[in-house]
Amino acid sequence: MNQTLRHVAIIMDGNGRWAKKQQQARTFGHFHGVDKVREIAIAANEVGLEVLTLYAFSTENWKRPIEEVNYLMQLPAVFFSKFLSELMEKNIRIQTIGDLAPFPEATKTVLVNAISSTAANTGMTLVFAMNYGGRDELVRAAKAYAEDVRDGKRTNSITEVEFEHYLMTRDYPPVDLCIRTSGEQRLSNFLLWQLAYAELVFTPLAWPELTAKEFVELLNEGSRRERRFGGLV
Ligand code: V0D
Repeated sequence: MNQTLRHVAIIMDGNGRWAKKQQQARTFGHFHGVDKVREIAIAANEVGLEVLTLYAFSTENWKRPIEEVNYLMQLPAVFFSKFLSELMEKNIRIQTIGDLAPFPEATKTVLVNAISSTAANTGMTLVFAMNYGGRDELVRAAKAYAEDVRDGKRTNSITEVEFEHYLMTRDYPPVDLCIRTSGEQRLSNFLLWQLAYAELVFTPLAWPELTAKEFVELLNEGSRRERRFGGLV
């Protein structure tokens, strides 16, 4: 069905705005967003994606009000207490990209446990970008490369393919498609290197409003564009 798509990335935007529209607190939107992560991940697994990468928390999100940040820190635990058994049944593997160091110990423990519980699963890999920023990733890659040169592990020449070994996505296939919900048409520091050749598809729906059916339609739009591009070049 979606034979061309291996790796899809999503910017899950619009939770706060969706909540405000119904006179609710922003955290109400985040709470509903968690259930949507499950629905979309299950659909992605069913259509045979190898990797789904979700932008859960950016390096900029620390600037939000402290109450909102504290609320967000609990969502991985909420997610896994509700859905870990289902992820196991569906053979889905959990991973993260980004620097987990600044997260509260309790949040880190939840993440580490979920990653290790699902490590042997061989179905789709569900990657949460956590305290992730594209520029941060590139600066870390440049530093790691500089250290390898200093330590005599590499010469002072590097190709694009070699540089990709220093990125947090080194273990995943190239990103084919990036979807952003809620109408904004920007990358917002997500996967800057990886999205260089990716298809970009936008929907006006807020993240909590997206359905599995509409998600599959967005995948079809992305793979149709990718095929057409592939045929012309
Ligand atoms: C809020 C919409 C699941 C985006 C989805 C800490 C904003 C709901 C997770 C999650 C968030 C993260 C890691 C993990 C398992 C689940 C999550 C955050 C925000 C930021 F291993 N939803 N979710 N994490 N939202």
